[in-house]
Amino acid sequence: MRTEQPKTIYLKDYQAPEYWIDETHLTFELFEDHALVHSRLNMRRNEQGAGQSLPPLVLDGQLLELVSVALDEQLLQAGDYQLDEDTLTLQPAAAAFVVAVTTRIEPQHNTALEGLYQSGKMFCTQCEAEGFRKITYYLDRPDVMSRFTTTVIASRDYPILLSNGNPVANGEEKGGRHWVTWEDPFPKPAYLFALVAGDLCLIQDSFTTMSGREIDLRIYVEPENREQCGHAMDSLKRSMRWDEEVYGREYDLDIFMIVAVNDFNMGAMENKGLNIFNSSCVLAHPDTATDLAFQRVEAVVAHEYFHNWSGNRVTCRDWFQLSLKEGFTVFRDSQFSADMNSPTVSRIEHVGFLRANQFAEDAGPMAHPVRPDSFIEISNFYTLTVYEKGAEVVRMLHTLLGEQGFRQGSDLYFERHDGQAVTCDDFIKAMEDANGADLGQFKRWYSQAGTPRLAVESRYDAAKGTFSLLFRQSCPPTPGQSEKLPQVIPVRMALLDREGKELPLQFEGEAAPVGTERVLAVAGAEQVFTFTGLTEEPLPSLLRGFSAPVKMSYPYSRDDRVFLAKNDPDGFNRWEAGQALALEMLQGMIGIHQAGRPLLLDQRLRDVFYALLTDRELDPAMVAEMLRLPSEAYMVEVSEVADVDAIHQVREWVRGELANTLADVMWPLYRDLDDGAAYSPDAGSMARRSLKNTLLSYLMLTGSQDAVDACVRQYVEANNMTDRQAALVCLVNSDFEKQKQAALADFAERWKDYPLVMDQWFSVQAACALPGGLVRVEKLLEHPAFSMRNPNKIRAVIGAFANQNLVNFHAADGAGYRFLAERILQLDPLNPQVAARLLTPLTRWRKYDAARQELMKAELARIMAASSLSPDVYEVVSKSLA
Ligand code: 0A1
Ligand code: ZN
Repeated sequence: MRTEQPKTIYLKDYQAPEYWIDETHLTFELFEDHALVHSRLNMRRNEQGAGQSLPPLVLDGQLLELVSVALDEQLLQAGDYQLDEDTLTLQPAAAAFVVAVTTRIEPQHNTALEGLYQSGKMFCTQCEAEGFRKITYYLDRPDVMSRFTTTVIASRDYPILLSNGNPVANGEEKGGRHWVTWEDPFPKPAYLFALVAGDLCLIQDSFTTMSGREIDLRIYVEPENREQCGHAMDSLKRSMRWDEEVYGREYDLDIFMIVAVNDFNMGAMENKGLNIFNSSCVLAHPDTATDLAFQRVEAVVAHEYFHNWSGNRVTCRDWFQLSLKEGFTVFRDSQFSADMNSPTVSRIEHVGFLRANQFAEDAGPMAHPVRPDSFIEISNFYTLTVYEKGAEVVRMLHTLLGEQGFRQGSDLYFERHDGQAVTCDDFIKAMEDANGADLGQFKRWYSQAGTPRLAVESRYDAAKGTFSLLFRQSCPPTPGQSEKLPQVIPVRMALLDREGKELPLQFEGEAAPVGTERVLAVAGAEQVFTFTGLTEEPLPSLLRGFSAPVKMSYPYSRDDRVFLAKNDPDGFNRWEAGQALALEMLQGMIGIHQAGRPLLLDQRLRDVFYALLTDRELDPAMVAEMLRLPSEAYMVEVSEVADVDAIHQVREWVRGELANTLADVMWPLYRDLDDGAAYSPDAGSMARRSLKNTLLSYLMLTGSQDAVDACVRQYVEANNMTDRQAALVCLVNSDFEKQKQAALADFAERWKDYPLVMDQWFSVQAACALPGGLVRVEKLLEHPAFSMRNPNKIRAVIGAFANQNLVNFHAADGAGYRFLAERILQLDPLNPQVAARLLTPLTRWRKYDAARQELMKAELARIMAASSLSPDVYEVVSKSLA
């Protein structure tokens, strides 16, 4: 916390470090009220670009009590070094030297959960991005890579003492204390350092790598969670095999550990050999976790494991390159999830999330390129743009270069840069060199912010049998970038005949057709592609699989969309057509609703739904996706001025109409799917649960006694959390007060000792759109299971309210805004990272009507006026008001 204005850091100012740290030797003495950290750093001057005299050594350090500092074994006195809030400066006398520092810290009082902190009774660390400097003085930057040896000394109350690498020695000390020494043979930046001490139980397994090495796999959790680790372990083994098969990447240490902690700012962290996880991303048991949670555990375990190559073996030169590891790793984990589950459904879920959330970020005041040019606080740049859009950029490379070309590129990248800290340009260069490709223009995806628009038109010339597609691209201005240049946009496409069959594709000038699906690389501001040999006018199926993160428009008629929703051979585009049809209708109806006229549902949407509900050949997971209307968040994103009340009311009215008119076909399908079968975690069973629960939520909208009876029965009889939680959501959002209260009370009583399940109980209520949301949420904050110290609880209550409960959060009197601002001000001194993230909904003020804009800005201004804001919150608020 500081009073002067935080500084902006620019990519253009990057300079290589003056010194390297070849070896880092750490000893931690953990006590009940503090910890002592002794470090010995073997340092050496960076000869590159070095002048005559030795520059001062400036070590990063924050919130540290300096106990002692020595240079080449000489203890320094106060005048021999300079100390300020962020640095310790020494003057070395030789090009190679040893610095020894002892610091005293208080993990017990570390509520920011950055550096070394206590979660419950255990000690753990979070060092990315700049947490290591809260442990000891260091060159805390990712291009300084060092070999670490770590000794942890603690009382026997902490039987498990862990750090990166392999355990090499251990012993006893007087007074019931013991120690373990760990050695990590791979040089790494400080952000990958980790330490854990606690009374944990171990779940163990093993994995044999492709070269026949046996890896010891360990998951450490608090004893009561022992039964909830099987899925994470299976996911880990699948990830290890997959990375060998798909990327040729083998694990490198003899031991791989995962530790679950309850208090964690993010999802998980890829520390070398010792991944630390938010317990919500490890623990999963059918009784306590939904199918969605199972999938999240699988994806996060894979993501962190994949970082071992894309992040750890090859790391980032500086934090502006964050997407080098994050975009690539998210792409890798999404490929993995697609391979483990239904690829189409998995892509639909990903795209839905991207469009509702990343597009909004790209259109707001915090918009930034995938590789940002500047930041105040790097923690604020672990964003959807860096992660999700970054992954889309890598996906486009994959699409343009093809599976094999992409693999050649990634092989070259890993081989060329193993053990190095590199840039996004290095990644692109490896892709270019391996493929003889020129990706010069493609690189604009890294430097230009904003979501490109792609307007497409077509022309059919019956006489010549040609069909032309005309593409026009543009990109709206974003903060600091008023003009944009064209970017390469890969458009995967096909042309369909009247039966929906794909036609052979032949470009003008080609001797014969080549295939029925192609990728058009749209590179210019305007570009035309002409196909020949077409005896009838085709219907184009464009941007299949969402082959580029753009907003595409094509003048489809409603009938075209109905046709595509029923007939496009590409599953993703079938879904897309259904969504576009629903969106167009909903938008039209919002206008009618605002004009106070009665609503009428276009029967064509009902027809598409009817076809989906009566075709038993279709994949139930796919049907469930197609029956879901575009989310309220996405409808806000595509609105000029979002009227949240109208969006909610019209969307619910349409859902109700669909339910009332299709209940006769929904019931038999629901009953079929609700077959009382024993629980199974396989993809087919998950798909059936997904469809069943989607149907239940529609049927509940009919308000019939049959529906509420079925819902209560499902709640009571469910043999898994997916079904039970889905029934609870339906009851909580219904007017059946008695049943709702009974289910909520039962749920709380049953799961009071399971914090992650109580998070669900909190968020189901916090997200409930019925009137009176704020009062309910304020009551939840009083519940004994709620805590402002636990990020998961904050997300479950305050986050769910502000992000998912749009009607209540945006109440016209501004009470929702005020509530959020107050919570942020309360949280900022405790945990600035989480406080800054909570701000997101307020940053979107430009989307709303004038009155709401004023109310939202007033709350931002109130936060801005508070004294001692963290740099985290300061950056988001000041940019939002700029
Ligand atoms: N690198 C981790 C996520 C992570 C990022 C920042 C953190 O603290 C500021 C913590 C974790 C990942 O991508 O999984
Ligand atoms: Zn990551």
